[in-house]
Amino acid sequence: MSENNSESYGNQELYLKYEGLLLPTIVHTPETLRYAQEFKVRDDDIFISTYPKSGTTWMQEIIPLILNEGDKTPVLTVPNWDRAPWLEENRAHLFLDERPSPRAIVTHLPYRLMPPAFFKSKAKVINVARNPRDVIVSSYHFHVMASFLEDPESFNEFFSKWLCGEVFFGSWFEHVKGWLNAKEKDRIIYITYEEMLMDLKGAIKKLSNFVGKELSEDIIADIAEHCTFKNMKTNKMSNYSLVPEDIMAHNKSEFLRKGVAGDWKNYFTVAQSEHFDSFYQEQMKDVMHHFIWDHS
Ligand code: PPS
Repeated sequence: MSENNSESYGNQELYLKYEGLLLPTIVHTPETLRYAQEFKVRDDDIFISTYPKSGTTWMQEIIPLILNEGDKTPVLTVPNWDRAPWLEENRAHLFLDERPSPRAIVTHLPYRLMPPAFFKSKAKVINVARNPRDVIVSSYHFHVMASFLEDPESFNEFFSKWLCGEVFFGSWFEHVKGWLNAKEKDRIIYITYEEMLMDLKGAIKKLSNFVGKELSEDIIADIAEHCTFKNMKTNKMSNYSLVPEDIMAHNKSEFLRKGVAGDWKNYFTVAQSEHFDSFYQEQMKDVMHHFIWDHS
């Protein structure tokens, strides 16, 4: 942990360390992590598994719409953290315990830290990954606006820390490889942020088949239209504008910031780009999975 992690939020330390991961204390405590570990997984639960800044909020919009067969009431009236709650967050029990099935549940946990009950269940997982270069840029801006995360100082400093996994939820490489190596392949769908950008209707169709919902072409098109970046940005139940400014300073950077692929090209220097490529190749050398960004 760097010395800066001793910065505080109010009277609290910014991060706690849990099984090698840095987690922001504003939403995680030993009790909430115990809750996640002891979570009673149901066979019809649907986990949305992401490394931060990879498409979590997007899925919190898409999956409830699919489960509600295109009815927009939940996404227009219920904040995203309530409609697809975050398992390891401190309010999870309030939103999850009494919820009727099927529950859509977000988690940033690496595969190795999933609740033991998950491995014995038939629960499904939607695993979303994003070009890690764009994850770095998105995460950098999130650290600028979120008072509960370490101030990134400079992009270069943040870039180095991110590569070493000295950021919240640890290493992207550990997260992505862990989930790719999961044994439960028959109940996991792997999808990327970039695939959703390229063909949102196609992605929604795939996801609805995966969760067992037969939807008409019209409903799929309507969900896709609602879930464009432009439309989600104006949905106050999804754009985090309900969070007070002292926690998320939207004037420094918006939560729904750009919503594009390839923004990293506006931030990485040539040296950072070369360094990233060799680091990525080394870390991912045993991974057979082809990601869309491998050749972009
Ligand atoms: S978090 O904090 O982990 O929940 O963040 P997460 O939601 O995973 O990622 C935030 C980034 O996703 C972008 N986003 C979208 N992009 C395209 N279309 C839609 N509909 C959409 N919704 C969210 C959001 O803008 C963040 O990316 P950046 O690159 O910062 O814009």
